[in-house]
Amino acid sequence: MKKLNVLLLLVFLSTVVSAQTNYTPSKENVANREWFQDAKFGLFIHWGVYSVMAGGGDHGIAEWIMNQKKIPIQQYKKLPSFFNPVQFDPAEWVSMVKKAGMKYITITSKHHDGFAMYASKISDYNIVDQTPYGKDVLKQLKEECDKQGIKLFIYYSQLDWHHPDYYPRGRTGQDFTGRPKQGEWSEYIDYMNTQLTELLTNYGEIGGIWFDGMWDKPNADWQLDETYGLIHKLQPGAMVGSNHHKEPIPGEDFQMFERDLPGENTMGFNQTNTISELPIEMCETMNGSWGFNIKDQNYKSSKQLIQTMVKAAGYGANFLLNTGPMPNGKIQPENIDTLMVIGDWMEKYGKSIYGTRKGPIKPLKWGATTQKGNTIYLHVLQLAEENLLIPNVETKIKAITFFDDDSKVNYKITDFGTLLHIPYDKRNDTDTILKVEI
Ligand code: FHN
Repeated sequence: MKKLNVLLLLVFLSTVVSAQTNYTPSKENVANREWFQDAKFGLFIHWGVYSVMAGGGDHGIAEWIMNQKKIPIQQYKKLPSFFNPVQFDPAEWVSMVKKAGMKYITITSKHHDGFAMYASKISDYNIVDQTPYGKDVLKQLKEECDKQGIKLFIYYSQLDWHHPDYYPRGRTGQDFTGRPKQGEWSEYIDYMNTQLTELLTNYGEIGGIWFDGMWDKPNADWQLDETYGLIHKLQPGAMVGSNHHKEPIPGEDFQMFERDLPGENTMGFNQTNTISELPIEMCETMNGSWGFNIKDQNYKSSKQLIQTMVKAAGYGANFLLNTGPMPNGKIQPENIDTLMVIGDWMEKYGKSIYGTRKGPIKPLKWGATTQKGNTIYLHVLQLAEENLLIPNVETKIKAITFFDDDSKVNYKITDFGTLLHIPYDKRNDTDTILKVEI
């Protein structure tokens, strides 16, 4: 879409979008929320020109390298000229996603560095205009997702270390960037809304927008009514979520938790104990980095990731597992290996995850419960003995069987809870699943 057309559309929409305080999701949005909660498992992709620097030799730095190493824009803007992912094969990526048992992808369209990984017309600071590769990766990925039946969600960073009008500056991206000490905040909001309009009008149906970065300027006037209203107007089905680490704001359709189970805060991001009634999602890294970091070998095992996914499902949350593709366009082989193991597990045990909602017993040290219809799936993740006492469920239990072989589980209902006998030889090292029919 041409810049003028986008601006005209924005002017028109600003007159019709309404405040989000009384936001009622559209029929399509409600349906998408259901789909989302059924889907349970997605791939997060952090890909940008920063991948060229591969983390710069430091642990945990990747997409943050510009800020952490204080690289001025004048220097950072050389990076796009080295970004040439000629081996990027969207069909390969999406097939991998399907084999992993994932149902959707959330990809960075613009991260904090401000560089658009799609053909933006409002700024030439984008992959098509600035890299030797010269192609729109988002478009290619979306076309392949449509072919293979995978939904695409778009990550968009509200925080911007490149745009001059992101002013006053926030906690990050300050003087080292070399931007003048002035700017028009409202110009930046318009710029952001224009980019969002591009993303929501040039790529067909989008699953949702995944915002990040408001935490950089928590007290700024983000004019969310306008932005959220715009999104809901352009694509009523698209879900809006924001990683502001707080309770959802009116106009948002899902709540997210970063590298922590819902309501927990081991990472220092989450600022609320409230778990919303909205759909929820937890995102997690495979090592300690979001973008590609060549040095970070601190990989989580597939067992650990499956167990986290199961616990997330026990809270009713989706699991969005991240990979940081390499600058050549390939996914890190270690990540593919892990995803294939998870995919095999999902093929066998997915019934206890997909389409479920949180179970009647909240996740505890020993594991978690999920539920679909009259079946409660009891996921025993950790158990030192043969007996497990769980809280009684309110409904009458008809039978309890092992998921693996349908054999009966011996149990006894007591005043203190339901006592289950889980012999050692019936254990599964990752997750011993019991089916409780009610
Ligand atoms: O700063 C970002 C980070 O790079 C990454 O994108 C994660 C993903 O949840 N979110 C931010 C930190 O909250």
